[in-house]
This record gives sequence, structure tokens and C-alpha cells, in this order.
Amino acid sequence: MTPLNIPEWQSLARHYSDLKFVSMREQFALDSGRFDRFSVKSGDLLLDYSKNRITQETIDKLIELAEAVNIPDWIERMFTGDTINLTEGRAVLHTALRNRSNTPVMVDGEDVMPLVNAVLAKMKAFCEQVHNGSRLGFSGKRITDIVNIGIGGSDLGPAMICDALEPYAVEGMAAHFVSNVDGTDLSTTLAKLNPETTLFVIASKTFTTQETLTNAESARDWFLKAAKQEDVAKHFVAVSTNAEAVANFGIDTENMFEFWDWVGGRYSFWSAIGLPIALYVGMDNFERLLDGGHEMDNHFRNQPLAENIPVIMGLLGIWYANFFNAQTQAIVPYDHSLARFPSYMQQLDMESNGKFINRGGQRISYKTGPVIWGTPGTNGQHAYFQLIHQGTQLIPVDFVLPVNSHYPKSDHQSILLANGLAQSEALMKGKTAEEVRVELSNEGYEGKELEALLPHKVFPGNRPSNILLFSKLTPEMLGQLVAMYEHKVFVQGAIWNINSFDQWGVELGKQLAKAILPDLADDAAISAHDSSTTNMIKLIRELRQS
Ligand code: G6Q
Repeated sequence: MTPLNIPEWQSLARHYSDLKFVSMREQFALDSGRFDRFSVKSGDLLLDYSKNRITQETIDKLIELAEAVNIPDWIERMFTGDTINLTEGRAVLHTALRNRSNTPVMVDGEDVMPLVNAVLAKMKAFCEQVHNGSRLGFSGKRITDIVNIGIGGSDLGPAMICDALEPYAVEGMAAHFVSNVDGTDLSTTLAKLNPETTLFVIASKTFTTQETLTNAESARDWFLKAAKQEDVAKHFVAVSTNAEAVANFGIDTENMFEFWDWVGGRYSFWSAIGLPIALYVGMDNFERLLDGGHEMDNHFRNQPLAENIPVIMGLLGIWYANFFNAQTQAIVPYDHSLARFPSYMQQLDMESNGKFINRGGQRISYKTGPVIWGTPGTNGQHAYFQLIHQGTQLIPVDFVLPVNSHYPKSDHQSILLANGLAQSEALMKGKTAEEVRVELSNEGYEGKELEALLPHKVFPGNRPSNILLFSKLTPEMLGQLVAMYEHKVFVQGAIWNINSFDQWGVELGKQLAKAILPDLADDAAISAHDSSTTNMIKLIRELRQS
């Protein structure tokens, strides 16, 4: 099934031809109720989507598309444990991990909630022991540093959340994240740490990931320079679905926190993969994060499509990617503690919807997931915003704006917010040639000089953005925000008719790296490669310093 053949899609295509030159600026001038019409709330989270290239007719048509592909049915299938991850034969149940209502969620006839609750209880007990000092390091000192060793989904989520929730950190606790197999990552992290007070969390769903196991072995070597083999149990715990591999690595499965194959890597910080979060900010705050996720789940599952934030966000993304031909989507948090949020969103969105084959196995002839990018405001304004304002591409932007800072300081927060709002307004309004002419003439320009400068100072405007506004970045709000984006990605995958829950695209590189690794050994015969790869291998062997 291709969405291109759905009548509602075709109707949107016709509507696009009518609407593509309509100016948002004029629409705002004509309709004082535009904000009310195009904004929606879930709890404390407000989505203002009024600065988009839409009319009420656009929204109606987008909702009709969502109905045509039966989004409500997809939502129910996900929440009730249907095997919607077809290529891996799995249910997709990160929502069960934060199912605070504790209603049964069945997978293959078994309620998974007792499993979820048991792991949460184990995490809670473990965190309490670390925090109250009943679980000490090998020399009797308190644990002060958590080092998470994982990559991809076993790193980006916990790292992003720990950064974002730094104001909630348990006193005396620090969290570190090592993901890159580049020895720099581990070495520079360990250089700051004391093995007596460091706890390693080896996080890997499969426990076969080359980078993670390599880093974990080197971390253990570092630890054993100061401690004995029997001390390893006190300083190394694992989070995995693979108990056998954990045991083979030498970690007692008593010290393993389990999760399940129905938790996708990039959706996994809600599971035991969140252990470093709970150790860093306390289990209570981890549970508040889960509460926020659950609140958004209830919103997504129960609100009508036209008042459903993830559905609206997903549909707007489709509108720009497939009709306006937008290639990318910027996500710009005006909150320094969300510095890692865009990277997290890159994996969530691009690994989920970066697909060229549909659910039926056919090649797709329309655009799927966009490139996701961004950095915190206001920094981006002094760098790439030039292109968003005056470049030749249409780049929809999400502005994420917390009203209150955890670190209030004179007028910093007002300046930050004024800048965020100004960017959104400027993108929408632009600056016409007439406005520039008046401005330049007020500055004393005239004649040829004025005319030469004028076109450079024109902003075309009519560039879309969303604002996500909330009071403060609490654990609950962060949970809501992430769950909202997860569901947005899900809605888009359903409309594009792709499986958002596999990631075969990361496999080929892994396979080839395994084949190249032995070829890099000094005396090895080099196996068959293309001439570029073969010559690179030779050069690396020549240039390598012993
Ligand atoms: C996420 C991906 C991927 C995965 C990493 C780490 O959805 O599957 O990013 O999380 O490759 O995998 P392990 O957790 O198995 O080490």
C-alpha cells in the first residue's frame, strides 16, 4: 500500500497547489483567533502550531489522512502488544515500561507488568543501597561516580536525560557516559575517576556490541589495576536482555537488570537502561519521568486526532516532507540542559523512519524520515539560523521553550525566551523589500547604495515553526516531551507505511568492520575489498606507530 494512492493524500496534493503561496503573515493579520485555533495542550505542555503553512482546511485534510490510514487502530495495536515490529517479529511496548496505571499488558498471552514492576523494584532497592551507603566500593568508600558504558540506544537516552535533569542530581553523585570505541572517550573519563568510588553500568541490549564490550573490558582492566577480581562484583553491573552473555563477560547475573526484546534500543531509557538515570537523580525522580511519559501516552491514546499533539506534529511533518519537499527538520531547545536533546531525537527519528522499503517489502517512491538536527538556543542563532531565514530550503523548526529556569539569574531567562519567540516570529513574518527600504533610508542610505544593499536584507518569511512551551523542565515534563516525539515518529511511520521499529541499516557497517579488523593486523593477508578500502588498509598499516 502506498499513501500516494489514498484519495486523502491526493486531496492534500491539490490543496498544496492552492496553498503554497498563501502568506502566514496575512493569515495572522486576517484572523485574530489563529493562535486559539492552532494550539493545543496536554497537561502543562502547550503546542502552538499557528505559525505553520496551514489553514483549517489543511488540518481537516491532514486529519482525514490520519483517519484513512487508521491511526487510532495503529495506536491500539501498539499499546496492546500486537507484533507491529514485523521484520523482527516483536511487539513494541516501551509504553508498558511507564504504564503507571499498571493495567495488564499482554505479550503472547503473558501480562508483562509484573516483570516491569519487579525490575523497577530491583532498581529502586539497588539505588537506595548505593545512596544510603549500604552498598559500598571495595575499599569501604561510598560510590560517587557512575560510568555508563553503552552506545546508541544504550547511551543517548540516559545521557540526554541525566544532562537534562542535572538540577535533580542526588548530592555527591556524578554520571559519566562512555560510548565511543575511540580510546579517548574511556581514557579521558577514567582519568578523572577513582576506582574505589566508581560504579560501572555495562548497558547493552544484546551484550554483543563490539564498542561496548571493548570499552567494558578496558574499564575492567583499569579497575583491576587497583582492585582484585573478587571486587568486580561490587563495581560492575549489567543491563541487558542477554543473561548468558552477561555471565560470560564475568558479571554475576544477580547484578544484572533485565529488559526485554519488545523494548527497542532507542526507546529503552524507560527500562533498566535508565539505571544510571535513577542512580544519578534518584528512583523517585526516575519514576516522575515515567509518570510524564504515561501522561503523554494517555493523551495520545485518548484524545481525538484533531486535539492530539503527537498526531498534529506528525501530520505537520508529513505536510512539509511530502508536499513542501522539506529535507530536514530542526529541533532547537531554548534550554541549555537539553543540549543532547537534538542528538537523541536524531536517533529516535532517523533510525525509526530512515527507511526506503515499505511494510510490504516494496521500494518506496516518496520521502520518508527527514534529517533531524539542531543545537540549543540561542547559540544556533549565531551560526546556522542564517540558512533557516535566508537560505533556499524550507526548514521547519521546533522551538522548545521552558518558561522558568532551574538557574534563575537576573534577566537571563527573559533574554533567552525573547530570542526564541523572536526567531519564530521572524521566520513567519520575514522582512519585505518595502520594510527594508524604510529601514535603510532611516539609516541614511539612498540611491544606488540603498538599492544594492536592499535585496540582501530582505527576509522571505513564511517559514514554519512550532513552539512547545511549558513552565519548567521537570522530570514529568521531560517524560511528556520525549514520549510526545516518540509518538510523533510512530504516526509518521504508520502514514508512510514503514516499520519504524527495526534498524537493519546499522548492520552492514558492523559486518564489514568485523571483516576489516583482522586485515589491519600487521602481517595479515588482506582479504578482498575494493581498491579504496584495500589501499586505506595498507596505508594505515604503514602509518601506524607502534
Ligand atoms: C537502537 C539501535 C541501536 C542500539 C545500539 C546498541 O534502537 O538498535 O542504537 O541501541 O546498537 O545496541 P546494544 O544495546 O545491543 O549494545
